[in-house]
Amino acid sequence: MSVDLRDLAVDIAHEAGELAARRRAEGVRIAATKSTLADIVTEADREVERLIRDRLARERPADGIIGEEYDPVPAEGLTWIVDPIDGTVNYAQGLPFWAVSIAVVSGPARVGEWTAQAGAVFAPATNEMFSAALGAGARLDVGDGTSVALQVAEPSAAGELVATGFGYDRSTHAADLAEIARLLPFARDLRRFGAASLDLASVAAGRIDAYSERDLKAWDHAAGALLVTEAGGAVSFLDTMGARPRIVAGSRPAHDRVVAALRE
Ligand code: LIP
Repeated sequence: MSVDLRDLAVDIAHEAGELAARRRAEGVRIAATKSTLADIVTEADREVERLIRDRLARERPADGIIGEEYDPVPAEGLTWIVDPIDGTVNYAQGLPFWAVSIAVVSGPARVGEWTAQAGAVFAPATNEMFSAALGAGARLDVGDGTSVALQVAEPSAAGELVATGFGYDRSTHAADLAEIARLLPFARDLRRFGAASLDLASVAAGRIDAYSERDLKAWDHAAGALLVTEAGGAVSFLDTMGARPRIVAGSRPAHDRVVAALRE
């Protein structure tokens, strides 16, 4: 079942990504701001989420939906967790690091309580489709038809390449930086790409060793976290700052090293 769900997630993410890319080429219009002035919604975010919801309503009418831009649709069985454009600031600024992220989960639709069954993260700018199904592994399909199984990175004597992010609330940036500073003594270097789903996909692909960011929303990490675990990595949520849990994802050694440093 998970493999069929993955195939559907891949198909919808592809169609959604193509629409987002077309709109990007036509010019981005900001529709609104959310938590802060930096936290933008483009008209494309809304249109792309509507496309995803319409397809799910047609093909999986009994399932629930939690999406970034519209109200949740509750359901008893499966729930789809949707970010129509993750990395909206990159998208609006013409930077290529943005993606459509779609996961489907069973159990309670709450982080930490659900079981992710399948997920897809599609990056139109590079034509890369990352996908996973529970128990069936994670893979990367590229535009030329190449498909590779994803595997997290092996430890390197150079140290860990670690990605992070800081969200849109400036008042939290200093505390987040102080936490990330604890990784610098052993990290090879830091990266801040600007799209959590692709940070997680990059961990799954072994392009970076670990990723950690506080206060992500469910749609930012639902698909990407499954990519990491299905690629042999580990994901956990630390509650070092109470209500704003910090995700840590990485190969098992990199994950453990980051968790230990953050807990010191
Ligand atoms: C964003 C991310 C980004 C993170 C922001 C935000 P959006 O998602 O993926 O990396 O730092 O907090 O969640 O708003 O572009 O979908």
